[in-house]
Amino acid sequence: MIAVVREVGVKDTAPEPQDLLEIAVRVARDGAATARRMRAEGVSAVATKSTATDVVTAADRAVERQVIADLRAARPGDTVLGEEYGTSGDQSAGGTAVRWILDPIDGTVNYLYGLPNYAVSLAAEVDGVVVAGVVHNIATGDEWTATLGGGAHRDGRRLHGSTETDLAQALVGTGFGYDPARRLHQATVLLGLIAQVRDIRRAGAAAIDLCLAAEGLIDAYYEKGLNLWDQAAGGLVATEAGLVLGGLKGRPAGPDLVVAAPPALFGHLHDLLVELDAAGGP
Ligand code: LIP
Repeated sequence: MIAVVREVGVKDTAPEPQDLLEIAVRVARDGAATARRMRAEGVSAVATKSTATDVVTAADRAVERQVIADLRAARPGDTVLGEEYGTSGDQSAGGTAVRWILDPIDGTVNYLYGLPNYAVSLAAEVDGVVVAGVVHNIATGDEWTATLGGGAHRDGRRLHGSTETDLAQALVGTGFGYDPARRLHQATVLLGLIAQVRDIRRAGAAAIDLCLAAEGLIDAYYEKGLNLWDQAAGGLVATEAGLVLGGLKGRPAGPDLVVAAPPALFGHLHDLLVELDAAGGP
């Protein structure tokens, strides 16, 4: 048990990562069940966000509300940062060191179309450090989990990432934003990269892409424009599987760029992405 004394003088104890993971897994599975049920009832976009193709469905919102309520019941006082409603938390019970980072449906366009690659992504952060995370594929039930220092697992099997050392042989995952100008820049980067790797995969859900890299089902992954909720849980799964996770030129993984690769591949991929200005553009 770690004791944390907060500036407001409230003494609270940060729970064990494994305890937070158990809550995350239970809550994510229940959220996935709701998303599946709502999809079976018929799904449609209820609004658009940053661009006309950046859609939100009723299920994105319903799952987020449900997960927030379940987390509040399990751990009153924690904060939740979610894609649809931003930051929420009942501080009246006294703030805690824990913030949950939630993407209720990562891969919303896949969800809209019925492409079975969309997930509930939920991470727990203690004093700014992600210590537990789960990515649950809503359509297939595939589930990746990790705790800080406790490793990454899929259905109980420990993950170790790809053993590929040659970028020219690497299967690389990536993605494109909702803004056409950004997509154009990302396509230009891809043009420079595609002849220097084995091939590209575009699965449409960053949280799952990071987990596929953690499992070695792709050798590496990079994407520009991700939000914290897209990468928090999948990022921990990737690092706990032994991958390097970062941005370019020593920057942390973030909106500029997220790169995840085994140590043997990271340097080569990094240098190529710098050359191609992958973190640049709109
Ligand atoms: C999606 C990411 C994906 C990216 C999409 C979008 P969303 O998140 O998971 O990697 O290519 O543009 O950002 O909008 O489904 O939560």
